[in-house]
Amino acid sequence: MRKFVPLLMIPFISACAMTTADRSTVSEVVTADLARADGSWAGVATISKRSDGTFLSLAGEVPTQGTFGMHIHAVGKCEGPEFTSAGGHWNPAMKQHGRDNPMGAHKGDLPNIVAGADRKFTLEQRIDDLMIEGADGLLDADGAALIIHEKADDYRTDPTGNSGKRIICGVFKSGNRS
Ligand SMILES: [Cu+2]
Repeated sequence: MRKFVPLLMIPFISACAMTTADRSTVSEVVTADLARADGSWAGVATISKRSDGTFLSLAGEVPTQGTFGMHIHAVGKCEGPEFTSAGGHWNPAMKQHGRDNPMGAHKGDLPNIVAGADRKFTLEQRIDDLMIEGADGLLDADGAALIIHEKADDYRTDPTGNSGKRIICGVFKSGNRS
């Protein structure tokens, strides 16, 4: 009986072991619980520094079917209903917005998320050269937040990508989600 380890337990056991014993696989994890302005659940974002790169993984639910802009914003504060407390896009290198902008992009620029009729979304995105600690890191003195907007990001218009209002917000915190 004991030789059967439930499959779901394996990544969990590995992640725990690696943070203390073997830093070559998962060295650091940051998570954000995402919520809408009314406080209702909207998903989870996780950033993992691994030996094969840094990855953002996301899963959640948006209010309607569609395409939605998403960024890391500069301040780890989510005060509804407008979420302006999260500041502008995270931009330690002082660039302009958008991967299609010759003067871009912001460090916090991310791909749009797409949700079908069930309103659910998932995303796995490699985001290399992202520092977590330090003055130019994600978790600097004022932290950082993940924001999802009401419209698609056009990947070009400075400074917002013309993605409209902020509808979902989550503060990044060090460590695995409890
Ligand atoms: Cu944004």
